Amino acid sequence: MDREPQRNSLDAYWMPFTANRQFKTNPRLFTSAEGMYFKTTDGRDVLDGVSAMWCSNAGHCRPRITEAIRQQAGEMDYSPAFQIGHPKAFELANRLVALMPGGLKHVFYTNSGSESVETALKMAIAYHRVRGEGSRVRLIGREKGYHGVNFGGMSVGGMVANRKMFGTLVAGVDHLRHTHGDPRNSFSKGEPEYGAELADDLERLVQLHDASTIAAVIVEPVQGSGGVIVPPKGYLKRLREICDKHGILLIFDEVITGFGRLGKPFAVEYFGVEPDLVTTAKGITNGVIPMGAVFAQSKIYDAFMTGPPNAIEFFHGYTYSGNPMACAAALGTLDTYEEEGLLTRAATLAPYWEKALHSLKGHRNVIDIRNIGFVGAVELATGPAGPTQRGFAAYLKLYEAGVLCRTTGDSIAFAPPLIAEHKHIDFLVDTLGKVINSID
Ligand code: PXG
Repeated sequence: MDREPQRNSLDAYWMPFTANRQFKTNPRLFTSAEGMYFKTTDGRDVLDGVSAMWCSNAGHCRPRITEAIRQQAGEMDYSPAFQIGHPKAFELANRLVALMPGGLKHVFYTNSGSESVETALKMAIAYHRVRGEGSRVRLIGREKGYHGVNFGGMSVGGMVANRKMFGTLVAGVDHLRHTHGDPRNSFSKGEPEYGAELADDLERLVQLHDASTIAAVIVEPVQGSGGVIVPPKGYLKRLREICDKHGILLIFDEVITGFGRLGKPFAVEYFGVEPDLVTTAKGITNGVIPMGAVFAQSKIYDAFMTGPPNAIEFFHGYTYSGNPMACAAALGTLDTYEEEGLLTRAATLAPYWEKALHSLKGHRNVIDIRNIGFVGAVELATGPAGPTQRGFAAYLKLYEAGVLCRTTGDSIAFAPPLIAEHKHIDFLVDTLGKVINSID
């Protein structure tokens, strides 16, 4: 019996969120990366049009980050996360809260966006309980929302394919309608004009369930995986007002919008709406080492800091919460962002990006173009082969033509590294235009 799998067999690795059989008949492999580009096994350069997976905001193989990791690996590889600390975890927390406006002055470390979401949902429910409002246990998400793939995030999420296979999910969850699809908003530049009143869905859910049963509402300020769905003007403010009126916590999932994507460090500042909890990951380490962080308002942190001082206040955490390697990577990342002004650079790039992307209006099958900050999507009409097929065809052709994108349904999404220059935008949009016009 052959016990040794072939070293180069593709079979053993069950790839995540991938068409495994399609991939394994025609694999796409990257072997190195620098700045705005990946290199493939056959030596081609591929322009990173989506910060890999919305995370490499400073581009690839940045020396500050690489060096920070190298040093940390030799100095202290790991240290316990519970009942012991290390200086970089505290230094990083202080650096992070300095980037966040208002009262979001505490951070809890996780290892991914999914874990940040679980953490925030648990914090919300436990917060109400420690204040004596233990009946507030319901969670509200939104259609088309993506909050990772663990049970809580999947349950508040609103992407059908991510939910339907996995049973009854977490109980006591309801959803707001999504804000996409009003034809009056097609080809909006930035925030669409119509739809702020969709936030009133929350009032209806309060009428249905009673406010005393609802712990929190979680939304992405801009829905990323859902296909770059930008909130209508005034929508997020209205959601905040309704939450305040009924004592419901508001959670912003900034896993994608955090760390400069919109031209401010966080969407909190961009939209001028202050939530109670903010979930982050991805750009916190430039994607280099897995890490996430949940930002909490002081009122939430303080509510837990009661009882005997020897007692653990929050029974939650991960072996790798505040992992030294991740903290070092994050500090190197923040240095890079700060030295190069990357957390606000999207604001400078946004007008050029908007104009370039919207120049594709009128191309074959293009039914919508959306953008905000340095993120955008082009939506194609669903083709005769069914939903996602045109989108996937565009993905493969773009890859062959040297541009990496992400697709959701038939929307093609972009969020290039924040170090991009106009020439990169030109190449991306030019290539995209040709690819779109070549798809039936
Ligand atoms: N929240 C949001 C808003 C996200 O976008 C997560 C949570 C989960 O993060 P982790 O680190 O557990 O994957 C995400 C992740 C895509 C795409 O192209 C989006 C994500 C991940 C991979 C691909 O749409 N978002």
